[in-house]
Formats: sequence, C-alpha cells, structure tokens
Amino acid sequence: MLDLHYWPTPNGKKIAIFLEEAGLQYRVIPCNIGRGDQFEPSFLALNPNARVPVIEDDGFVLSESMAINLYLARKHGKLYPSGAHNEALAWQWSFWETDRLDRQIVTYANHSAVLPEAQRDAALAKAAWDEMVPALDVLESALKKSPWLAGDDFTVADLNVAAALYRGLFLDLARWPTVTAWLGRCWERPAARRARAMRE
Ligand SMILES: N[C@@H](CCC(=O)N[C@@H](CS)C(=O)NCC(=O)O)C(=O)O
Repeated sequence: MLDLHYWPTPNGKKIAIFLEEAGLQYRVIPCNIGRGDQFEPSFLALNPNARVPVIEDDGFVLSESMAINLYLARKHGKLYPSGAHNEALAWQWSFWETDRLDRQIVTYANHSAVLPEAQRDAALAKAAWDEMVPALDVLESALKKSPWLAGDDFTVADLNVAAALYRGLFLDLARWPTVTAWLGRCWERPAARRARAMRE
C-alpha cells in the first residue's frame, strides 16, 4: 500500500493527480500544515525538511513532489516518456519549473491577489513577475513546437509542470496563449478534476 502524506496544496495535488491518472491504490494521511503537523517528530522522521508531500511506498520514503511523480511514473510505467531523450526532457522540465517558476508564481500570486491587500508588497510582486515573464516565454515557445513537453503525448512532464503552475489558472496569462491552452488541457483531465476536488 502506498501512503500519501498530504495537504491540499498544489504540491500535494501534483501527487494526487498522478495517482489518479495511474489508477494506483493509495491511502491519504492528512498532514495539516496550517496547524503545524509537519513539525511533529513522527512527520520529521519522514521528511526533516518539514514539507509535504511525502510518500511511503512499502517502506520506501520519498519527498520532493517532482521526484515522487518521476519515481512513481517510472516504477509503474504510467505516463513515463518513452526513450532516453524524452525521459531526460521530463527531468529537464521538472527541474526547470522548480528553478524558474515555482516560488516566483507563488510570490506573484500572493502579493498581487491572494494576501489581504494590507499585507501585499508590490515590489515583491513585480520582482516575481519580472522573473516569470522570460520563463513563460520559454514555455510558450516550447509548446508552440510541440503540444506536450516530453514526446507526442501527455506525460509526467506535463503533469509535473502544469500542477506546479496551478496558480496560473487564476492569473492573467493572456500574453502566453499556448501556455494558457496547455494548462487548461492538463487541468481539465478527469484525474486532475478529481484531485482538484480533494480536500484532505
Ligand atoms: N520542493 C518541495 C516543496 C514542498 C513544499 O513547499 N510544501 C509546502 C506545501 S505546498 C509545505 O509543506 N509547507 C509547510 C510549511 O511551509 O511549513 C516539493 O516539491 O515537494
């Protein structure tokens, strides 16, 4: 049995989407990060970084959502790109998103829309946006060349990057129409809809 230590954040949903896509059996173990469950000794023993998600796969413990999905996809042969080149592209896009867009889109969304107005910092929002623009330009031009990131079909590469860009669903990304259409395609899949509806 696979245990998913989970809270309904985009990183948690990234794993839930994969598990739903792959049709794997799993048990959700809520880790309420709002009340500090991630700092409990039992959780820190699994992930000393005090972050969800974490999986326990027959005793094998793994954190970092991109790595978890790449591991599960490869292990189960589900949504894993075929051939060394497409496999490497899945790693490339997953690492790329973490470096170029992950924190930037969270910071931008928080300081432009999510936080109460009094707590928003316009300078932080602008700095984040200035980093997002060239990264989204890169994604736009890649998706103009191919509808999916690692080969001819939807794979764990698209799943990982689109799940991480969840906040983009609520931002004005009109200057990147190909990214917007691809993000919509990824989040409209039945597995993504099911995971999106999951609370704890
Ligand atoms: N790079 C990590 C990031 C994990 C992460 O930041 N998790 C957040 C929820 S999305 C968390 O556990 N936050 C707890 C805290 O900030 O104390 C991953 O992709 O799994």
